[in-house]
Amino acid sequence: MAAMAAASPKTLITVAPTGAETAKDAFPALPTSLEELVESAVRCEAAGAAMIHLHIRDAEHRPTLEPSRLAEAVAAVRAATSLVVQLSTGGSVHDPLEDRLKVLDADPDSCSLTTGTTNFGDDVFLNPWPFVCELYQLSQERSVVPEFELFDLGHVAALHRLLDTYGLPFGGRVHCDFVLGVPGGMPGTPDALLAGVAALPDAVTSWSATGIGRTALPVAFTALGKGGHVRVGMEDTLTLAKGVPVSHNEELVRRAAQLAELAQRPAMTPDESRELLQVKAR
Ligand code: KMH
Ligand code: ZN
Repeated sequence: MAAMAAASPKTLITVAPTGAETAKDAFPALPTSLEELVESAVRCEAAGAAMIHLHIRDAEHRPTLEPSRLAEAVAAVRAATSLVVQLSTGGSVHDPLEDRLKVLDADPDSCSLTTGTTNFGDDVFLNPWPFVCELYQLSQERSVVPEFELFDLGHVAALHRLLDTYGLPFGGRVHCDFVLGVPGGMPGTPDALLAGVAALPDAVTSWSATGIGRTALPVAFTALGKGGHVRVGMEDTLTLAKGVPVSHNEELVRRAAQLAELAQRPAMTPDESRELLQVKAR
């Protein structure tokens, strides 16, 4: 059991504003340009976010891992906010593994790191074990704090294996994020989240959770009640309620901050989240 992970008096709210799955045409409010991304980051920080999980897009709004664009996005978000900057190494389901390893060249504070392969709707989100090991060791070498993304109970088992084999991440803290409700992964239910939390390695010091689509609220309520943190954003959720589209990521962050306040675990500041995650001092 993850004894340390249950104790946090405050809530780390991560915003995942864009993702790689939604098309700009289908959802024009999705922030895809650098300007939109920075504008979202600023407003989400003001609403209570402390970390941003970034995917970027090209000039045609398509997902890209182009190194100079990644570096530019990291620099622009750092210049405009104090948010902890986490780059996605998951990219889109079409990104080659070699390109996903190069994401760390952009020198983020944190990177997502999914510990296993999962079906992802009609596609496959590929994370073969040798890739997971290489990415993890690279994060240790580059002093980047990984956030272990757990889509399935098997990914929790793989996290045990990873930590047993390669030791603790840079900074010594172990932070995870359950991503529930992807078609192919664990369902977005309180029971599934609680099963995942019960299976975490002892070394885990904090965990958060996000529920895709309409599972966002039950997952957030469960995470807050169980001492976890929350991730919200248009990467995962495009409606506030049935028939009510999200018009800005800020709405989802504000709602999460209100829930955290009600749970008497108010939102952490970016500085508090740096302390929690032990990201590299800058
Ligand atoms: N876009 C998904 C295939 C991550 O950012 O690390 C993978 C994903 C996970 O979003
Ligand atoms: Zn992502």
